Amino acid sequence: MGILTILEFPDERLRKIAQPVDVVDNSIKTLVEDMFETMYAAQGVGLAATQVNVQKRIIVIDVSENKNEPLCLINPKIVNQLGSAEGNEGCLSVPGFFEPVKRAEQVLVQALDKEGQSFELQAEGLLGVCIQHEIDHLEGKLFVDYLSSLKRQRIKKKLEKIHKAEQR
Ligand code: GNR
Ligand code: NI
Repeated sequence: MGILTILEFPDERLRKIAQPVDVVDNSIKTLVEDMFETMYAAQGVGLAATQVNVQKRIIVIDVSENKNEPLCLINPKIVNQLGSAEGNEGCLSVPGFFEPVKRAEQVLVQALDKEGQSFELQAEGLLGVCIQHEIDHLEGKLFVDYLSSLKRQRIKKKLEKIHKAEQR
């Protein structure tokens, strides 16, 4: 498969709710590899399966400087969260826009790794933000949903204009 197409807002497929993975088999491992390839090619720090039109609860993340710390979370669940902090967010599905969003400051997340093994991870900073942003994708939620409807509408119109121009 290789590099996958990333859906862009306001594509309705970004609103679908992802289903849990029941067995981490070879087809899931191939999908995870393709998601990493897609994320690195797009220079993102995270990617949710929903963004590549796959309705499974899988996210990949790499917030490291040298892009050598891949992190895969399957069926992720936030089991605890602490504090709140606002930071600028962007999204590969909302290209070109960055806006402040309030999130939990720290999260404790439980998930399966790409071998199907359960693990827990405590995260803060960009990693913490990224985990929350990606889990939102699995619920059909985008960072623009936290903005005022005026801001969201403006972003929607601008992206629709760009998508129309690209079609021609
Ligand atoms: O690449 C990304 N950068 C980013 C920056 C701040 C907060 C969240 C993110 S996630 C984003 C990649 C993406 O869209 N993942 O779904
Ligand atoms: Ni995103």
